[in-house]
Amino acid sequence: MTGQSRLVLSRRQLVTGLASAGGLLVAGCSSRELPPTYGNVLRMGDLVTYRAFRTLLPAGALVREYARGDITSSPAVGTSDPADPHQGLYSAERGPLFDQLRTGAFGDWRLRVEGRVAKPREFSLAELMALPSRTQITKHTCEEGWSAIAEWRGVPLRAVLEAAGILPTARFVNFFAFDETAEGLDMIDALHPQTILAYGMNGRELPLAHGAPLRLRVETQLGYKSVKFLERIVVKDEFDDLGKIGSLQNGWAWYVGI
Ligand SMILES: Nc1nc2c(c(=O)[nH]1)N[C@H]1C(S)=C(S)[C@@H](COP(=O)(O)O)O[C@H]1N2
Ligand SMILES: [Mo]
Repeated sequence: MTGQSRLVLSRRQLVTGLASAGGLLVAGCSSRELPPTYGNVLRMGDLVTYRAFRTLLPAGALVREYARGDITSSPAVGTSDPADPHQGLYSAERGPLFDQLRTGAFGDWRLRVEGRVAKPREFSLAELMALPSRTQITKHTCEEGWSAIAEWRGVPLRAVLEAAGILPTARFVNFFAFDETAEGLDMIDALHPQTILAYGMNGRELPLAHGAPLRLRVETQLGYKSVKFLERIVVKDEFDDLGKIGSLQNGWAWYVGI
């Protein structure tokens, strides 16, 4: 038995224990269905939330879309310029690189897609724009308690992942930005029809403060999963908490379904 499957088994025992203690019914999970392990019993509440969403909602259920007249103003929250060393999540390594790329109007910017894909590759903005696009007017809900409605235009993440060839064992997709931000999704949210890589907002080019040249939009989860200033996407077989720059080690839940 590998270390990993041992971990899965003990986690399953924990879930079963927690479920019966709380009078909850958590149906028997196959190991493929199991949600990510946090290695921390205090996070078991997240696991129950994850399980409930995954049990109750059909995988492709769409979130509400709005009309143009519903669009509100959108504050820019968190990093608004990855090249600004005074911002909290500034990366000394990638900030200067972002500055250079922006000076060149992102002509040299590339999105790297790697990990558990058949053809690891890079995409220019023009290549992403040549793929099928989706436009959606959706509500962004931030964990800090505000929300905003905006129109987003971009390429479905699914199309990009399929262009790189998702290997059959892949279960998670991780996103890295030009600041000290990283987030991950499971395949259900990654392949969701409204999960897009957006290059346009409210009928214009994506503004810098909202994540230019490309940001993730995950309409099925809270705002912090929608990573701005994308640099790299890594497909994985296993859950990865993304260490110091991931949400978990910073005290936030990994799964924040809405
Ligand atoms: N790279 C990066 N992505 C990020 C953030 C950030 O600081 N850096 N903040 C997150 C949070 S908490 C929210 S609410 C949204 C805000 O998006 P907006 O600035 O377009 O409104 O971006 C998310 N994505
Ligand atoms: Mo947020």
